[in-house]
Amino acid sequence: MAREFDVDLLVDNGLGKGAAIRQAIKYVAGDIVVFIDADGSHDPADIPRLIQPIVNGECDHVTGSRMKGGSDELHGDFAKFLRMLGSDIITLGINYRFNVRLTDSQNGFRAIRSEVARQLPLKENITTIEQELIIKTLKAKYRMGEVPTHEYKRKSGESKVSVRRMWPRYVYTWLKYMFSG
Ligand SMILES: Nc1nc2c(ncn2[C@@H]2O[C@H](COP(=O)(O)OP(=O)(O)OP(=O)(O)O)[C@@H](O)[C@H]2O)c(=O)[nH]1
Ligand SMILES: [Mg+2]
Repeated sequence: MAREFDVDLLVDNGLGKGAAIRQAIKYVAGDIVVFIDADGSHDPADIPRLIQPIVNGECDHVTGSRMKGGSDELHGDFAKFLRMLGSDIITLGINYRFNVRLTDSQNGFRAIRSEVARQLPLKENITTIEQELIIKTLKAKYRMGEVPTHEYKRKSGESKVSVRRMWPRYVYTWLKYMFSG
């Protein structure tokens, strides 16, 4: 489908979302890079609102917040409750460590000033890249912002996030990147 449009198409190296994002950042040509889930969870119509604080010169990195914009996938069963709890604890840690007041540290919908994205020393191969992007932006003293965006039920595919398998990596990278390198 992508090939039907006049776009550059990169194929990732198969290591995961973090690896794909790190690979993509190297090719970004414009002033602002936007990341959006490919499964229909996010509405491209929200992109102008997402980039506005960067265009205004108020922020260097803006994430969509499901806490402010609502989500069709975040609540309702025990597994979702556990993910929500873990995600909230991680966000809280980031807020007190860097004296910010973010509400969503795990959303894949974000816009970053390309120059800033290229400078971040990113290491994660999997979805822990989301919190790594935020922590390392704040650590480098760049300005984070949030705008409300709604998360829709995914239209195809399945979640690649397995809390049971991945939680140690989430905790490890949260603490490591907040307090050391
Ligand atoms: N290029 C690339 N993109 C990926 C990969 N894994 C995930 N993604 C992207 O990330 C999006 C979200 O992946 P999900 O597995 O739904 O992860 P999530 O949205 O953080 O988690 P859920 O809350 O469970 O939906 C996908 O729609 C893809 O666009 C990957 O290995 N390579
Ligand atoms: Mg998703």
